[in-house]
Amino acid sequence: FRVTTFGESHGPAIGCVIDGCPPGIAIAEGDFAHDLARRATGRSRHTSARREADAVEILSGVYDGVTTGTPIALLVRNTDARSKDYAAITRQFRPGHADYSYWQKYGIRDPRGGGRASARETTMRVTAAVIARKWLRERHGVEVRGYLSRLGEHAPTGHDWAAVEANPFFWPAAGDVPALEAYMDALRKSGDSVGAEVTVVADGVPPGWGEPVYGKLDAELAAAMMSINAVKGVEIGAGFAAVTQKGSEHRDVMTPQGFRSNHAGGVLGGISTGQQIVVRTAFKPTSSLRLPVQGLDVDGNVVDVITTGRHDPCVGIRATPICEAMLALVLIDQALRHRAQCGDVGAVSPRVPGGG
Ligand code: EPS
Repeated sequence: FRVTTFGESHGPAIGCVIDGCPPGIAIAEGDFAHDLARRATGRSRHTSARREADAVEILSGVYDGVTTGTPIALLVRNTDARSKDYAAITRQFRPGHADYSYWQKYGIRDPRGGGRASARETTMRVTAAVIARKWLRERHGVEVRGYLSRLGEHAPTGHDWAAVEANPFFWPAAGDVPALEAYMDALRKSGDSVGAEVTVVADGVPPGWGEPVYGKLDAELAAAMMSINAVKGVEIGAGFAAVTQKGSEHRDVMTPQGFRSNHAGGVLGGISTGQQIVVRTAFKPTSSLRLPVQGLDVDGNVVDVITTGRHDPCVGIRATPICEAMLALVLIDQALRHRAQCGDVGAVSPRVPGGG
């Protein structure tokens, strides 16, 4: 299951091609709306004010309402990309932005919004993952969900899945939300941005998905999360906390009723254990700020860079559906690879029941 995306933030459209999708998955254009709305800008004052229709057109690979097994092409037209004078933008480099490294690599500057470096690109990941999530749920009972586990210095004071979809941050503790609103309002007014951490989990993944050395499940997850714009860190299970743990503490005790802990994050030796898969992803603070900063222009002159426009003060706020999407895309790929090599291998004994 391979997804590639195309398009620029201020180009005519963005899209994706999915290769290797199993046939027979029922899919209609309306199926994409829910997850796309969860990711979109313009739905709360805490994200960019750009308001895109995000209507998905199915161009190929679906016939009579089901996937045919041939490449699926999906298109979303950009409907709210404001044309502006790109002259200054194309002559300057924003500190902390990919426009410098893109320039060093290609020697060509595409001024259409953030182009490929824009969070707009993630629309198509979420779109493609709608199909993956459907197959995972129907075929294997796998559910993928996520929440915002850090917003700047704020951490949730509790954990309630029911709260997550009821606030604009995907925050799992309803009582914290007023403080987050105030924090984000002050941040936005100051012109600054902040980082965030998203946690995603998958329940119901059977043991055995993944590979021992090349294509390890955790390596694929790390690569998938790292491929999202603005990501700077990924942890599986205990992650960097494992550095200070003793082996006697880190190991997950096995009982006939289940594992007693999940420091492994559901993966041992690159292969799923049947426990919950747990992935945390760190997003950097966005670099497009109206606060001036010293930068360089294309001629090497020192310039004051000021970035105006409809930018997110914290791109991590919208990243929960994106990380869920990447988790689902890796899981369907691993499930298909497992089936190709091992078939639908039945349970081998002893099996420790899955769970958190
Ligand atoms: C983005 C800047 C803003 C956001 C955009 C991501 O857009 P513009 O290109 O108009 O400056 O609105 O996000 C989306 C449009 C989206 O759909 O996610 C950026 O610089 O990353």
